[in-house]
Amino acid sequence: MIIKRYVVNNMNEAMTRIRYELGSEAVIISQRKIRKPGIKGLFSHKIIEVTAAIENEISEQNQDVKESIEAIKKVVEQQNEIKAYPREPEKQVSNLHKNSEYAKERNTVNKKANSIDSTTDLMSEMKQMKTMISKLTSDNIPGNNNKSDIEKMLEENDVDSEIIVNVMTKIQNFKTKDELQTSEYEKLKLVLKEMIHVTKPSLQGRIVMVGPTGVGKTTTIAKLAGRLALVEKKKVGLITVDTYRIGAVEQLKTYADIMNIPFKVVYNMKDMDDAIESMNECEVVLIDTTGRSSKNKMQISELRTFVEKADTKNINLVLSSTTKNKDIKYIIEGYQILNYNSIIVTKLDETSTYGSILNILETAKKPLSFVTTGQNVPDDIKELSEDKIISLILGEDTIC
Ligand SMILES: Nc1nc2c(ncn2[C@@H]2O[C@H](COP(=O)(O)OP(=O)(O)O)[C@@H](O)[C@H]2O)c(=O)[nH]1
Ligand SMILES: [Mg+2]
Repeated sequence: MIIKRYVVNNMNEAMTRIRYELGSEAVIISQRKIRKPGIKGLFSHKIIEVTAAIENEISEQNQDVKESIEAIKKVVEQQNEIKAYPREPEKQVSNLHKNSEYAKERNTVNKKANSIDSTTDLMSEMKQMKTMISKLTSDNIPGNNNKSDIEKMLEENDVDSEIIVNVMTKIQNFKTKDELQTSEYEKLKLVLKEMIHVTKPSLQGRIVMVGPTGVGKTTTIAKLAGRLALVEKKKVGLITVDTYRIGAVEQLKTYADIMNIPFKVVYNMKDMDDAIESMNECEVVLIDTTGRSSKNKMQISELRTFVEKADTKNINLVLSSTTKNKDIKYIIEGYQILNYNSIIVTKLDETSTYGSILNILETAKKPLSFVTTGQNVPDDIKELSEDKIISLILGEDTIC
């Protein structure tokens, strides 16, 4: 690891020097206001001391980001071709998706897309193996034979044990004559329907993303920006309060440059006011934030002041479907003070069971706005119906 100290007049200067000298993967580890040394310092303006560090190797994430950027470049090129040789207007958008040349190109650009078939096969094989193993082992656990098929099925789909107890109690509470005639499986579906809610996301005004590092906040913002700016032709602006990882700022800036939309980096409250003011003309302003540890209350409350400045009811907590059940509880609890209104569940392509969607929604008690299903910008983002989510959780359906 290389660590360097910078004494600068403002954060902009620090960011520029760090980016130039250490590159975009550098991380800011501390920043503090100091006075110039000596007697003169007493009468001068405060300056800032910033310490930054960089790991020596290039991260895999960086490679993924590069691939996503390549993919979106292709979309923009495709759009430019359409502009240069316009076809009938109503066909333009669908051509963007249907054009098989474009699809072919996209597949070569994104190496990951090439392996989707084999990944899907592997996933379904793994799922079968998992079901077999869990059946073999659960038969040997004392007392486990008393579990109903429904309990076992929910367990196999990774629904949290406390939520299973809750679901089973609700099923047993169906008491009316009609209800008693309903099958257990139908009752289960009714219970899940009560627990799972989706919200039609409003893609207007300011939209904030919060959540732990690495869950896909920035990628999700790039996907939405791509969809809104390139497909729906809306006026979109991007703001990031992602001031700790230089790479994260670069990542969003690159997307903004390619899409030719305004982009502002926010380092303090004043910057936040200015950035919001400067995007008054935009129909949609997407606001990215740094992933903070939910265990660190200080970091979360610092983030809260930024989020409150955005003055919006459209705050999304972004969580990955691959998060462990225990962590889901901690994260949701830690982020509660940010008053998020809806949930985005990411990386559904990386799991073969979907119990985590129920675990997340039931713990947060908030509706789902989007799910994401891969690294392709802007395509891999979806809205799901409540019925679709239920079939995913029950293992009746897959996302692909
Ligand atoms: N498989 C998969 N990877 C994703 C998805 N969304 C984001 N990623 C990847 O997850 C990594 C972290 O994403 P990033 O947007 O930087 O996360 P952030 O720290 O929350 O902003 C990157 O490698 C992304 O390409 C998704 O839906 N599926
Ligand atoms: Mg990010």
